[in-house]
Formats: sequence, structure tokens, C-alpha cells
Amino acid sequence: MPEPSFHLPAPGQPVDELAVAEIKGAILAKLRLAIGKEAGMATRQDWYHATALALRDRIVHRWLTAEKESYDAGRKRVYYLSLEFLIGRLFTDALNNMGLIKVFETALGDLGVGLWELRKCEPDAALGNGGLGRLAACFMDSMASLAIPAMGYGIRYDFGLFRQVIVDGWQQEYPDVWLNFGNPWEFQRPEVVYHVHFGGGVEHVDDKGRDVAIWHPAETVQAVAYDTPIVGWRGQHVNALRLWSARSPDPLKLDVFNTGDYLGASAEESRAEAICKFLYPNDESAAGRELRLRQEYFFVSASLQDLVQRHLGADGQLRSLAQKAALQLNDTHPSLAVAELMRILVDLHNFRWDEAWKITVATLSYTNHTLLPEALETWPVEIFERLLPRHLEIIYRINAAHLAQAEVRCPGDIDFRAAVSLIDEKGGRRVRMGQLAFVGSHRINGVSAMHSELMKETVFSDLNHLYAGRITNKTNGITFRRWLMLANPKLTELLRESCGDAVLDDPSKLAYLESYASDSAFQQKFRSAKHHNKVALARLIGERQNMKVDPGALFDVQIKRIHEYKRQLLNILEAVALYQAIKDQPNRDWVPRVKIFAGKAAASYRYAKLIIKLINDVADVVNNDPAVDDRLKVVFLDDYNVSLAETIIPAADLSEQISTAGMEASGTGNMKLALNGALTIGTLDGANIEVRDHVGADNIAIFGMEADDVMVRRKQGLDATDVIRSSAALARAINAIGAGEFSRGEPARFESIAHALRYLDHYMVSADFDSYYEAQRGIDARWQVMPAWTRASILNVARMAWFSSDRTIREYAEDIWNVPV
Ligand code: 26W
Repeated sequence: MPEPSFHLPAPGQPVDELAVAEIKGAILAKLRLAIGKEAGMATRQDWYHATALALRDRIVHRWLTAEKESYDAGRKRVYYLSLEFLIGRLFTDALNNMGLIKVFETALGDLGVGLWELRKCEPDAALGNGGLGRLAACFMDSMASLAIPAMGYGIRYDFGLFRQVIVDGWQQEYPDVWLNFGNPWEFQRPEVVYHVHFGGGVEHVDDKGRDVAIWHPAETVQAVAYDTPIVGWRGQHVNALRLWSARSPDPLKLDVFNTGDYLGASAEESRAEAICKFLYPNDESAAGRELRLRQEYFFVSASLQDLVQRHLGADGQLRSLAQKAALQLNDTHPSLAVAELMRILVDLHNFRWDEAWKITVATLSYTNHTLLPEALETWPVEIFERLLPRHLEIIYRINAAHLAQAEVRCPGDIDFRAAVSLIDEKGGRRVRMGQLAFVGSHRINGVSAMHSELMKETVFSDLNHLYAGRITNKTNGITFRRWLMLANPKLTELLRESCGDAVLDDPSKLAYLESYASDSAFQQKFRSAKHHNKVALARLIGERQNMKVDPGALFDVQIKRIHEYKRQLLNILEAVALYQAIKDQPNRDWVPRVKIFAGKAAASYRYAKLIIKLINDVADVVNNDPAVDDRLKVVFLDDYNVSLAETIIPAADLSEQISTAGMEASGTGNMKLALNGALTIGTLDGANIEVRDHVGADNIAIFGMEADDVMVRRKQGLDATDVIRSSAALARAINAIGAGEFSRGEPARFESIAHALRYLDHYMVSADFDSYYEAQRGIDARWQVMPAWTRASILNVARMAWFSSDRTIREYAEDIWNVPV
């Protein structure tokens, strides 16, 4: 097959006719030979599959070459272990990175098929909850783009994150059946199968004075590999995302089968398959369920067996593992890797304990993504003992050495030892996965400057004392390929014109925009790109919600998981106060606003689901009140996912990043929105602080308490009656919600919310209200001076280069993984 051309034609430049003809032939061949259909009888789904397969062929050539090169050179590999990869769609992403969008668009056009229509046939791969999973997907793109030999390891869930349906304002959850039509990107690897064991007991035998542990497991599950190629920018390098699927080694028990009990015969199969059935939909709170621990060990064990086998194949021994492999643990979900690698080295490869420990620590590193206490994973010792008896022994032995070190550091300090112990002895003994990951890693990182500092001061302060210098910061980033080039082609076109094509490869070139920021002709073009995107979003809102919004209004966007600390409640409370103010003074020159919300609540998180209902109830009243006259609209878009984000983000004017200070580890939506020209209204939390430092304090609206203020106020108590007494607007908004003004059929519906706002203001919604309301009116005032607003918006784009995930990955490569870039 001839090499496809990889250049990206500049806008308006003709495409390569030969390449188009070749792609047309390839798509038609796939339609016949892989799908088994003629063009005349093909459905759109068939066309999508045929096209995806034709594209995949071209990626595979690059993939095999890249693999061979990195093996031949004996290069060090990065393994990114993550229970979540929130990828979204791959079709246009892969086309874009291959530089083939125009060629495929033309080829399909000649065949009478629209590429952007086909795109919609691909379901989102939603194998993640939110920020952590999406970060893993951005990192996969950046590692491939920087040509770092890397592999992502995770689970191939049959069902991804649930589909959200809003019925009468309430969230309902439905299964996400993303594999129904098959998945053209993945390669099943039936030959790559490992056995993963559970349960049973441990026998200790004495081998010439040396204690040898033999684990006799009670249960075995098979892990089968599925590989998805991830192609980097300009198609130069391709890495694999290897996801494991579970099955039973003994799918039909013959003795049972022969008794005629067919269901009973396949019971073991169901138990095995349960492991990869679904993604745990809890974001920020540990489920504590046995199945979750089984998932964690399943993917850790399969991944470690796989990489150890690869290393042995190349190096013949494991002593050099840390020189050839870097394993990044994405949060504590893969923490078992610490114990499992020790087991492999000591039990299976006869390493001395101390040497094994050195190798383990030098190989592993761990990223923490949250300080919320409810999200820090711990497992009852009892479940551990039942499921992973040998690992528990290993953890105890690691703990013994670790506590001995603690004793040397702080002799006689029992509290210090209890604080750093891998076992929590308070209220039932539990294994602490964060402590385990920390002790077993040479580097531990937070995901924004502030978060990394807070890690040192709070959850890991004692461990930081014991292992000084291990904690480091790696501020998150986002891939500009998906979040700028693909999501916002209009702005990208303008950037290519103004900053030159090099901006596609080097985001630092965005800085050229600075000199255009006040140029009124440029501002005009910039606004027209934004307007184009707002028209597209208005159309989508019309189609999905049957609602008309004016693209000329200020689009105010809060899109993220629904969580109390993210404070969607503060936003809707401000909408209520604004609604009341508009009704009081209907003749003032109010800035027309559309408040757009989207996000899922964990199925079991009742309060978050009530907040969704409140948003929808407020929307119902506000949107249908003729007195408001379109100056305020509230929209809740259902089923938020990566693809929906790609439509909302380019259309946003205002980005809501309003978490309680100290609680959002980083945020990455904040980066996507600013990169697309939205101004941020936000607290000094997570990476908002670094966004402010880059875009400049004049080009962002910061409000509210800072992290230390929050800590101080919480100590004083959570009662907010004092602030409510001094804020008439706040009191009135809370009263309206509490009295049922937005829930006339059920006046008590939101009493619990009003009560929390008054007396249990843990998330400082009431405490921050006045400051937020004032900042919002400041935003209104700025919007009324459009040239100044546009200038600030342009400067946001110009100054976001640092937030590219390529920069983040370069930092990991240099400071943590020790791989060249
Ligand atoms: C065990 C249950 C569970 C599941 C997921 C606990 C915690 C999580 C994640 C840590 C939640 C998460 O996605 N955290 C987010 O990570 C992003 C990427 O670093 C950050 O930008 C967000 O601030 C952080 O909330």
C-alpha cells in the first residue's frame, strides 16, 4: 500500500487527488470484504465501519514500525495503569492526527457520504467518570505525539459510564451499550491471555533456611487483551491502549452440564465476566465493594504479568526492570501493583526482599487526584484476607519495615506511626491504598501547584516528613489536538492565519496573538468564530431541549460532574437571585444570559440528584416567565460526555470554575474553556490559580474565600445565619427555594437544600454568595464593553500554551519516568 500523505492542507488548498482515489478504493474494499455489503445496500453504520477500518489499516502500518523501532533500540517504556480512560470518539481524532481529514472528507464526498454525519455513528468510549479518566486519555495522546514508547493498561468494560436521561427534571440512569455494533478500533488478542488468581490460602515452606511462600488460590479468572492503537500528532508514532476483558478458564463445567443443569454449568463464567461488566460510576467516593477490589487486582495482575513477560523477553532478567520500565499509577486504584510486583519478584523469581523492594520503588510512581477524605480508598483487612491472602502478608511485611523506619525517625511517637501505617487501626482494621502507593513509589505527584502543596500539608504530611522530597507537582494539561483543533476548527483556522501553521505543532506560537488582541479587524474575525460556535450550540439546544436561545446572549457554562464541592448550587442560587432582581427592575439594561449546565451525578448521590432537579425546576419557572423576556435562560443539557463537551466548550463565553477553595485538585475543563476563549469566573482553587498566573489577573474574575479562609471558617462552625442576615439577596433566594416557589406541586421538595444553606454550609455556598454575585455583575459590566471583553478573551487563548498536556508529559518524562523526549 502506498504511503498516505501526511501534510495538512492549508485552508482552501486543494487535496491530493491520488490520495483521495486511494482512500476511496480502500473504503469500498472494506465495505465489500470486511462488512460484506455493496455500496447500494450499505447503511450509514456500515459506511462508518468501513471507513474506520480503512483508516485503521493506515495507522497499523505506523504502529508496527514504531513498535519494532522501540524494541530494536531497547528503549525504556512507560506503562500508564488506570481504571479509567475517558476517550470519547476516536474517528476524527485519529483522522486529524494522521492529517487525513481533508482526504477522507473528499473521498467520502465523492461516494455520496458525509464525513461529519458518519462521525455521529461512533458511540463515545466512556470508560471513565470524569477528570481522572479524561486526563488519562489526554496523556495517551500526548505520549504518542511525543513518541514516548508507552502503553495504557485498563479494563474493557462492557458498559461504560451510565447514560443519563432527565425525566421530569430528575436524573435516571440507563446502561451504556457502547459495544453493540462492534468496535472497529480494537484488536482482540486471543493469544495474550493471563491467569489471575483469587482467594485460597498461603503455604510457607522452609527452603534451606529461607522462607518460601506458596499461594494456593481458590479461583482463577482469565484476562484477555484488546488493543486499541493511539496515534500521535502527524502520525509519527503509535502506542497501544491495552484493555483487559475477563472470562472463565472453565466456561462450562462439564460434570454439571451433563446433569442437565445448563445455567449452573455456566455460573462460573458469569462470576468471572462480572469483573469487566461495568465501570464503577462513583466519582470521588470509594465504593468499598468486593467487586471493585476484584477489578483492581484483575487489571493490575494481568498488566504486570504482561510487562514482566515483555521485559524478560528483551532482557532475560528482572534486575534491570526499573531501567526499562516506568509504571505510573493513576490514583490509588492500581495500588495493588506495589504488592503484586513484590510477589512476582520474591515468590516467583526468588529475589531477596530488599533487592525486590528497591526495584519496586524505582519502577513505580503514583499520582494523587483528590484530597477528599471520602475518596481515599481503604479496604477492610477481612476482605483482603479472603480475596488476596498473600498480598496481605506482603503488605504487612512492607509495613513492618516502613514502621521501623518511622520509629527511627520519630522514636517513641506512637501517633506518628499510626498516622503513616499502611493499616488503619481505628474502627475496624483497613488497608490504606494511598499509603501503600506512596510507600511503594519513588515519586508521588499532585495535579496542580496548590494541590501538591496541600498534599504535603494535609493527607500526606507525615509521610512527607518520613520520605522528604518524594512529593512533586505535575500540573495537569489537555491535548490541544482534540480540544482546540478538532472541537474548534473556526478558531483553529484563524490561529493558523495569525500565528502561522507552526502553531499546530508548537502551542507557544499562540503568543503571537497578543499583538492582535486590540486590533478591531481581528477582533471582528475572532468574534465571528465564536458566534459560529454559539449558533451551533443554540441549534443543539433547540434540537435536544426544544428550546430557543439567542446566540447573541452571554453563554455562561458549568459542565462537570455534579458534586457539592463543585458548587452547581452556588450557580443556580445566583440564577434565582438574578431572576428576582430582573423581576424587581424589569426595565434595567440586563445583559442577556444563557446559563448552561451539564453533568452526571453518581447514581447513589441523592443530594447531587436533588441539585439537578432544582436546576431543572428553576429553569422551568425562569424560562417560562414572560417578565424575564429572554434576558435569563437556564438550560440543563442531559447526558454530558466528551462529544457534548466538544460542542459546548467552543461556544462558551464564561467558564464557571467555582469549587470551594482547597477542594478541586486541578480541574481540566477550566483549561479547555479558557483555551477556547471563555473568561473564567472562579475561586483560587486547583489549577485556576495557575490559569490566573498565565492569563493575568485582569483577564479572569476571581472571587470568594481562599483555601485557608475556608479552613478557618469551618473550624468556627458551619452555621451561615450571620452571612444570610447581612445579605438580603441571598436570604430572599434561599427563602424562595425553601418555600417551594420553584416546586409548587411539592413545596417541601428543596427544604433540605435551604436548610443546608442556612445551617450546614460545609461547602461555603452561602458564605461565598455575595462575592460571587458581585463578580457576576462585574462580568455583566465587562460584557457591555465588547472590544475590551474580546481583548480579554483573545488574551486567554494567547496565554494558554503552557496548559498543553505535551508540557505535562514532558515533565513526567524528565522528572519521574526518566525517559527521553
Ligand atoms: C474510589 C472512587 C474514586 C473514583 C475516582 C475516587 C476518586 C476518583 C477520582 C480521583 C476523581 C477525579 O476524577 N478527580 C479529578 O482528577 C482530575 C484529573 O487530575 C482533576 O483535574 C480534578 O480536579 C479531580 O477532581
